[in-house]
Amino acid sequence: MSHRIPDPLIAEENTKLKAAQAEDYAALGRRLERTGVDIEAVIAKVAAFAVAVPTWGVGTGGTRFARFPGVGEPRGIFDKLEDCATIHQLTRATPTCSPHLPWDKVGDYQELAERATALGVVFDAVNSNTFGDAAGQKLSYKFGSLAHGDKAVRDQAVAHNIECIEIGEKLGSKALTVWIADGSNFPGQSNLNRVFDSYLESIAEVYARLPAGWRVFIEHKLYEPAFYSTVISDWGTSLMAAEALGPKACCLVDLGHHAPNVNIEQIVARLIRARWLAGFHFNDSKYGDDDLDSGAIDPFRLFLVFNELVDASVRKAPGFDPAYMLDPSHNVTDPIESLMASAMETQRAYAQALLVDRDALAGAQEANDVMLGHRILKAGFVADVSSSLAEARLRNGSAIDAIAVYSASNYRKMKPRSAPRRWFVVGDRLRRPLARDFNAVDRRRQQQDPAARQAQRGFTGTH
Ligand code: RM4
Ligand code: MN
Ligand code: MN
Repeated sequence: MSHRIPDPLIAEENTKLKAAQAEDYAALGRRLERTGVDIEAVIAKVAAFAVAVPTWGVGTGGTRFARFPGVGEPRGIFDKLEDCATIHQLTRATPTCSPHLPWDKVGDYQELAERATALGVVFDAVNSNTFGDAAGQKLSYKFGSLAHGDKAVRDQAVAHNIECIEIGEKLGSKALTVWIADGSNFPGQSNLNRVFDSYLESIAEVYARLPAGWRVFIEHKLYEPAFYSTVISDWGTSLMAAEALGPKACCLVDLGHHAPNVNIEQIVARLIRARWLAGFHFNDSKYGDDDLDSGAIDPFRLFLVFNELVDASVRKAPGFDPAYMLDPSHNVTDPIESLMASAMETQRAYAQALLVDRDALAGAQEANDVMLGHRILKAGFVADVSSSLAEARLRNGSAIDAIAVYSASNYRKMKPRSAPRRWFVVGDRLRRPLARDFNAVDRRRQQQDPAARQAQRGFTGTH
């Protein structure tokens, strides 16, 4: 059962803000005109901006200490799709969603594809998961997956990735994202070279099964859950792997997966130059892989990344076609609100980067006018482009203030959640649970015993 945020509610909320929006947008237009920028050209690009929502992101995340499930949270991929559709309904910036397997496994992928189409959601890259053991899995990934010392475990991980491709084909995906947790926690635990060789051998088998038009995105990460060494630890290693595989392989940059203080925008520039940039998992962090909302901690860094992306697109860098995905985790906020914020902050960084006067910047660089170059770049970052983002939403038939409309909609309470797809034994017969108000069940269970509930549900979709 689906619940859309009613259009009259969006219209009502927009009415309150329309006059101020028109004023702010006109003022921004005049300001940009003085610097020779046509706001309509900017807005056309901003309105076309799209970033994928990860299905695991719409569920409540958690840390290794605790998870605090939210009321009315999605119960499976069908509910998650509805939440993805809602995020796009209000932001108009997230037409696609990126599934994670086996978390999003279902019995009937045609039904899933049809549901997505009905909701207007398109599937983006499929993500494999060999960093945890699925229920009923034969061999454990405790000591690795694609790079495991035992060939039988590697084969199982390869088979899982191939299954992801097959499912992705049914869903209309065109890419497989592979992030592995393989690594070691103690010096001496594994041979640093041998594990990389094993990985290369395994991923080559997956690569060989990519259908025409598909790509494989190799995602690196410095540490966690392996705390001494990780097999695909950095962009250099991921580049080596992509090069070894061939042109369908490329390197995915998750903003949270680097050493502290690393110059990520420079990594981006290098990968663009080498033609190996797959795309991004956008999120923000202060300490490690914190998976906070995009732009929440360091919006300047996000802007600098987009500065490289706009630079590449303006000069038509060969092979430049990055995929944009969000990859935050939500422990204390409503995931829908946070994902909307992340999508809009990413879009903001893009809009700001579009404002940079690239000819003037090149001139300042050539003349070694350091301060001028810095000021030209910074002018894009300090520009308040909020009204252009709101205008793009408004023209696309959506909300001036997406988060305010979401709050006013009471979505979590209004939205019926699907019954868990489990069967119960009643007497001597198997019965499917009846649809009913699972929000109320959620609330009751949480009040009764939050710790027990949490333990029972476990972590799904956390980082
Ligand atoms: C990892 C990585 C992957 C994501 C998982 C859930 O840290 O970022 O992209 O699939 O978390
Ligand atoms: Mn990621
Ligand atoms: Mn991560």
